[in-house]
Amino acid sequence: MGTTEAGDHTVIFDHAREPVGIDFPDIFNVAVAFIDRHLAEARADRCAIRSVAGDISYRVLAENVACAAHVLTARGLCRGERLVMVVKDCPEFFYIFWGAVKAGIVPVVLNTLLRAQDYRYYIEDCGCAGVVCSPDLADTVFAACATAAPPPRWQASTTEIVAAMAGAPAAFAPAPTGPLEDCFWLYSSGSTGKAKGVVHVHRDMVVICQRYGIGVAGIREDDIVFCAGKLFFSFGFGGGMIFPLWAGATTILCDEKSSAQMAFAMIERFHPTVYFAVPTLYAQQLHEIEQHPRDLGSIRRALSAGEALPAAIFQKWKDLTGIAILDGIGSTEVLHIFVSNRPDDIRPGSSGRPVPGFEVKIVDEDDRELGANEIGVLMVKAQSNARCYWNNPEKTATTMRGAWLYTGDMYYVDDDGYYVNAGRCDDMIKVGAMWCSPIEIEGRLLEHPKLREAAVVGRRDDDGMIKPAAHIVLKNPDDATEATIEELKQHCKTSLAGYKYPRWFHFVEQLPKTATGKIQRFRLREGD
Ligand code: 3UK
Repeated sequence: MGTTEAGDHTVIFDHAREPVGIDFPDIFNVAVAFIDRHLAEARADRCAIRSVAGDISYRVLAENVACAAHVLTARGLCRGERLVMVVKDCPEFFYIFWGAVKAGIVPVVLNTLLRAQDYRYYIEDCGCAGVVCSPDLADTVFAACATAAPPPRWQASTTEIVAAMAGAPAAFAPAPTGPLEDCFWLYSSGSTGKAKGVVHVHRDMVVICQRYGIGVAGIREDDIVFCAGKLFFSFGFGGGMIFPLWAGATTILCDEKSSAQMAFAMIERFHPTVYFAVPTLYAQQLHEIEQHPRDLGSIRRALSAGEALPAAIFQKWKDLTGIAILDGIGSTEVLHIFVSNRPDDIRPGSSGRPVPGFEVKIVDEDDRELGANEIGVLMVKAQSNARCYWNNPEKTATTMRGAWLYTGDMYYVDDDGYYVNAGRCDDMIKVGAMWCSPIEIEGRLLEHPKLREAAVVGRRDDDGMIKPAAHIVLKNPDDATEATIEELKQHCKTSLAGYKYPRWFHFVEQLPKTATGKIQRFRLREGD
């Protein structure tokens, strides 16, 4: 591995990563492949982005990307430096993200649903030089910038960036980056609540688009794609941005919070042919469809990931809409889906088979590969695997083992070769496909004066979807009332991201612990 130090920023070229699979030239800026290529391939007048604000053609997109690259470099950002983006789903997201990539600046895409204290951590952890956010998030994000140490050199709303773009030239020479040079980051949560920067290089988006976007999802130039997952989540980053862009298709954007109502409104208005959503949303939509049939006739393909899609939800959706949802497992580290069902090969309740071009194996604690029906941890070798976790050599070493990535997911392969999810090997919970650390929720609960101890685990709701459940020991048993439960829910909602509050509370006298006093959360889980 070679490292070039250049002033404040470090550009790392990892020559040790195997160059198997898709070949890349030595100089490769992925913005050219995703944005400029469409002009060369006669798609300039086709619609790249559609939203309530109107259509953006591939020509206008390419011009705005160039303008954004000028604005960002004029603000002093250099190749390899990080630019934090806290931007809702809108065309400006594309301009700024791709403008940065074109200039060799590394966008760090953050969840838009967080609080100031969270943003402060991210800003400090990634050591970004600049911060851009949607105008309605500016109070929260700028407050984080003001307290961060060191603070970013500048922060701006997307409105300010777009205003500055008006005077900029509509062409920009791409930075001569390499395929293994840092390109962008996403963050992934950890069980201790400390999120890890997942560093992706220029080639990774191409690999996942070819392997999954084209190879499995079958996205074509004439598709209109709608992804109900947000762009900051790598599921939405794929479905809502890079797959449609790679295919030269149209993506539909909505900056509202995703919900069943929002998804139906978008589908009925814009008639997508390809639809991405997480299982929790499919389940919520089913409740609606059961009451009032909706017109989903434009959809030719429906994709799901982020958490396991229960077979019952697959079946109900198929019965009511005629559409088979393709479930697949993906991760931020691999960038997107690497084991998946296919249009002509579906096993409901399973994650399907490995996506061609990626290798997977299931191993025991000693790293020995297991046979059919034996449960172990899923590992994946993909040309799109992240280069590292930023500034976290220990986590990088335990998760990224040579070319193989340790997912932390328990799986087995059935007799027919389908991969079946069997939970996590840590205590992490996925709620509506978003990570929740039990330790973070327990920490918040313990700040409440009535609590002595707390343990949080995942529990299935009536749709089979996992939500947090809290087991709590009170200081005074007389407080075991509905009013206390309400108080605790509010207490969590005021300082945790909205989806993290426990939906159920169980008053207990003591928690199961190991001899050394560690909570045994697995003993509190219901047999799932
Ligand atoms: C879990 C699943 C069962 C699993 C993601 C598609 O979810 C994504 O990325 P994250 O980094 O989380 C990864 C973890 O989520 N998971 C994801 N999909 C499934 N479990 N069935 C599934 N179908 O624990 C995995 O390790 O947030 C999903 C595309 C891109 C993504 N980043």
